[in-house]
Amino acid sequence: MTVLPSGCKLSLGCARVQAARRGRAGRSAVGEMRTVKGCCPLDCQDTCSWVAEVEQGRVVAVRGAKDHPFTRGVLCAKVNDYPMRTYAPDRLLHPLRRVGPKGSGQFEPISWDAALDLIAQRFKAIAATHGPEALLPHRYLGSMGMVQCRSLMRLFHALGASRAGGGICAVSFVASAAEGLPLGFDPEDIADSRLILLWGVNILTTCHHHWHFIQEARRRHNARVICLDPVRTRTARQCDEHVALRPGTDAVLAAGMARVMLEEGLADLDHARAVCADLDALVQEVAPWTPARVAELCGIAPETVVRLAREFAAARPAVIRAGVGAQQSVQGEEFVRAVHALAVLGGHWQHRGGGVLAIARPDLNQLYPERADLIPAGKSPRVFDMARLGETLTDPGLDPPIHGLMVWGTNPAVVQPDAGRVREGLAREDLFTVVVEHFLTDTVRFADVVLPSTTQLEHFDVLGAWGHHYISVNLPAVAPLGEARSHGEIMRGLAPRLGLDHPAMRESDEEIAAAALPPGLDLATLKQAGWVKTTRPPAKLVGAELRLAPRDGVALPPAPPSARMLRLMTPKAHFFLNSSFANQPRQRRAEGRPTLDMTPADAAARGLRDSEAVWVRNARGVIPATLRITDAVVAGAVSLPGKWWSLPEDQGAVSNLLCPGAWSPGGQPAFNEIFVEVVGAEAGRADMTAATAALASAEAP
Ligand SMILES: Nc1nc2c(c(=O)[nH]1)N[C@H]1C(S)=C(S)[C@@H](COP(=O)(O)OP(=O)(O)OC[C@H]3O[C@@H](n4cnc5c(=O)[nH]c(N)nc54)[C@H](O)[C@@H]3O)O[C@H]1N2
Ligand SMILES: Nc1nc2c(c(=O)[nH]1)N[C@H]1C(S)=C(S)[C@@H](COP(=O)(O)OP(=O)(O)OC[C@H]3O[C@@H](n4cnc5c(=O)[nH]c(N)nc54)[C@H](O)[C@@H]3O)O[C@H]1N2
Ligand code: SF4
Ligand SMILES: [Mo]
Repeated sequence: MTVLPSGCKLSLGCARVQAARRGRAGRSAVGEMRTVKGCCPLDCQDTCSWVAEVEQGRVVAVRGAKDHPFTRGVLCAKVNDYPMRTYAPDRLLHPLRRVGPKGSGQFEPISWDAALDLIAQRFKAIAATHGPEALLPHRYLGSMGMVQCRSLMRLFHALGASRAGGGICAVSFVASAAEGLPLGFDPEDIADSRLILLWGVNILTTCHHHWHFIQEARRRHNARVICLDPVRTRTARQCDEHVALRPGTDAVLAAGMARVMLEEGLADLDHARAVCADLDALVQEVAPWTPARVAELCGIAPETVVRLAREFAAARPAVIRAGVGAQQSVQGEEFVRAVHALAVLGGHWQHRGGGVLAIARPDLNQLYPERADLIPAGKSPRVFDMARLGETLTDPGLDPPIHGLMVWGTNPAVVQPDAGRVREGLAREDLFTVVVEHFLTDTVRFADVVLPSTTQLEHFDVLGAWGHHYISVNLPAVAPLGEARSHGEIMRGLAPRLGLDHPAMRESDEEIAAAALPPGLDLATLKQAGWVKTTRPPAKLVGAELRLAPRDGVALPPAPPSARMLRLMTPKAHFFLNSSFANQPRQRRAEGRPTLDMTPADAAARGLRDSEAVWVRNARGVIPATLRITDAVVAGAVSLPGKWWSLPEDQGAVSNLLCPGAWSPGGQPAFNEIFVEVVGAEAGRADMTAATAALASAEAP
């Protein structure tokens, strides 16, 4: 295996690199294969390390690193053919300037110099006229790399631009962590669990490498694995038991289990009292939740509630592996608190492999590369919740309004709640929008200037993780295609044009990433090793500090606005990574058409047939789908996996066009708490749009 020598400029034409490669690999003949260490950039809990195989200057394959304890030689159904993404015929490889109306996707190529000059000129003019807070960076986790995700922030901080906080992923987890809830431990320790509750997480689709450790627990300890999910997922099918509870009833089930544990003397009260500040309130809140009452709300048998509680209390230890999907509702934090309360009552945190596991991170200073210290002295620019982009871009009362927007690593026209309002904002003629991308996404269609970004095979980067404790390096396997540039290079190109001359603006991509490493780990070591595990001490619950009682009584699922409406869940697709890959032919073929799962009874009540084309609609919008009648989803709920692009129109199932602008108190968008009607497709789209408008006016105050 070959690695780049440290300190070498990252152009693969570099003679030193090639000499080093020939030297170390002992091969030089044209046509031979060389290998380059890298890692998957995507927003997935596994952060796999890979080996890129390069032949004649072209990456021919990526393979999971065999000796990585998580990756174990396997990538996933999304990423196995990652080179197809890099070499995709529809890849953006040149800067573009808009020539048609916003949203039309009509562009013409321009040079990098012209593009950077135009951006700098517009941003400077906006800052001079309206103040720098009229500029807004908007980024998410298309790449989780220190360079690709973080470096461009330096420009905005140094300008004193508005800031974007919050998130659209695991916000309730993060909000709960801020209140002291521990959220996780080393996931490899799951191998020591005796009972594993997979609570609203679809591991075999969303982070399948975590399954290794579950299987290990089964082998070592005969551990039982129970899935709690309204959908019989790929994961549920591989568990010992599937508890198909109604969506939004998790806190109710947790309360019922807690009540049984308390009533039967199974709770570890000494431990609970030692770590919990409001145990008495918790005991009081769960007291009314008899198994019968819980069972009725959750749609499961009362005996199941009792048995789950007994099994959970008896296991030494048990773990609740909590998913992001289960907290994507207005009651997200209540869910997180409820499962933590259970784990504390069970005493599980005291044992290796016990407690709650939602997030695990290596010791990497992920925010440092953004250099918030560059914000001009004495200034504290306003912070917008990035999950409210639609509001931010359309709020008439903002002073100043946002006039300059730069988007990278995210596709807000698809992934944001209330995506219709986001599109309305992006369509504003008085908004100058720059989007840095790989493909012409729904968001790119609204851009004034489009900048082509390198993919993971073409740039250097360092990644942390949110599902394990490894820091990973990504070495460039080939030179950038076309005119694509890394975000570090874009930063270095824009900075002088914007009049920014801080030394941080001249740092190389390696320097940007290296600054995030923890003390004791240098880049040369990481590059040599490929990945490094940074051990973190397990969460020690000390002092009676946790507040675990429900805030306003046990959270109940909201009732649908009308009897005809069903609760729509929008879980992750197996072959897409959020909206990434939805444009790639192999992944799209494998995923099939946008499909809405509904029970036979709910379909019969609406006169709908299997495989029929349907409209899914509410007051916000209408989208097409193909109906699948199945008992794999619970009654009263429907599920539409995947984040699809608007085109082709007959498959433009952008579910967030139906997602209300509704957030938990901590800011979690309610992606799994959308209420919809489903009707047959005999009504044309025009009729549906009119019906939707009528729904909206009926709902208006
Ligand atoms: N293949 C694939 N992998 C991915 C992604 C992807 O898009 N595709 N995305 C990545 C990202 S960004 C993330 S955050 C993770 C997310 O990983 P997960 O949390 O595993 O993914 P989700 O599918 O969002 O949600 C998990 C499950 O929650 C269930 N659910 C919905 N509502 C409720 C509820 O009220 N209660 C309970 N108990 N369950 C509920 C859904 O049916 C779903 O099966 O996956 C990552 N990995
Ligand atoms: N209805 C509904 N909405 C959801 C969710 C849901 O389950 N249901 N899930 C939510 C969750 S958990 C998340 S994390 C978010 C995810 O939302 P996003 O972070 O927006 O994820 P993607 O849709 O994958 O879009 C990432 C974009 O970044 C681009 N990209 C990748 N790498 C790079 C790079 O190196 N440079 C640049 N410039 N661009 C790059 C990709 O091409 C892609 O278009 O969506 C949220 N929205
Ligand atoms: S998406 Fe996740 S499972 Fe797939 S290669 Fe990337 S990190 Fe691994
Ligand atoms: Mo996410």
